[in-house]
Amino acid sequence: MNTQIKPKILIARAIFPEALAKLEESFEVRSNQADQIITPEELQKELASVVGALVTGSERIDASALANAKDLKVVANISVGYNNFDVPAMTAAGVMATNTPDVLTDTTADFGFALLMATARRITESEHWVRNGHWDKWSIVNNPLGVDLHHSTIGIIGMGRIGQGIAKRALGFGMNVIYYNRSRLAESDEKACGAKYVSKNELLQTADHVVLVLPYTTENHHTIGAKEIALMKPTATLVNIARGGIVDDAALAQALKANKIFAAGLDVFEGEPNVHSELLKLSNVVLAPHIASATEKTRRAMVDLAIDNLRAALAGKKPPSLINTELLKA
Ligand code: 8YV
Repeated sequence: MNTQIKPKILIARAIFPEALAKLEESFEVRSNQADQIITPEELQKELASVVGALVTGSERIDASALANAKDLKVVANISVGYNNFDVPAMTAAGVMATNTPDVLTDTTADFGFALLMATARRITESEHWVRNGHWDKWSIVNNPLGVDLHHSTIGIIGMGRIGQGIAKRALGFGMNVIYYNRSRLAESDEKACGAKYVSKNELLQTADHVVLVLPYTTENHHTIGAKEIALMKPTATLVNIARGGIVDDAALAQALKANKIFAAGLDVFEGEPNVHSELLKLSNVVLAPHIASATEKTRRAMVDLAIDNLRAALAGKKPPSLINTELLKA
């Protein structure tokens, strides 16, 4: 009989059953295959009795969550963005923080482009047209008429791995690529995606399509609000695959209602899973439920990388995508 005590871990949301079964071979697992979002109080309680946790963006890991987590060594996010982590609080508590970069870059860039195309060419609105039996109204002038992508200017705000992936896709459409980022890319990277660095205001004034791919930080809150939208062309589209809170959704809804810009495509929302009620009423917005990384292959790769991070940390090794590397120097 194997009497070895297995270390206890928490898996805060449902994961693929095969991945769960593999983890159960080495760990005592508190799983949540029912996928009920756990409250901050429950999370605090669960973290008090585990050495590691796999979480998603719906779990906030801060000082309060860590208050009783005396044995916790690692929290592995199944996500590249980690604005659900208070990293200084995790570091202070000696808890390793990890994320899932790289494995989702191309899938997310594909989706950014898909959402941009759906927005510019009014694809969801057109589908409703067909489903609602409006085809008899078809005419040269009376269709959902869109705006072009090809040979237009795309303005990308946030030029990390995913932003650069979108830029490379845009080149295939003969688009002129401009970008704004906290810091300018190396010349070789700019060349690889044919992108020109401009100021945020110039980008907003010049771009036919503005795509947001920047991480959420306090400084990036409401990067796009009424003032920024006012700078955009009335024919422009806005796509947000970054994070809720980067755009002031109330201001955007108002601008779309008044046709201040042509249309918007949104995969992320302020206060999601809630969506601003005005946005739900508008036809010139394409809405998606935070699915930019959602292909089966990529979601499996994200879970696998999160598990590699967790296993490495618990084996006393450096996790492949450790965020608070300063913990290793301590
Ligand atoms: C995740 C994401 O699906 O990786 C990210 O930053 O936004 C998505 O891929 C989501 O955050 C779930 O944790």
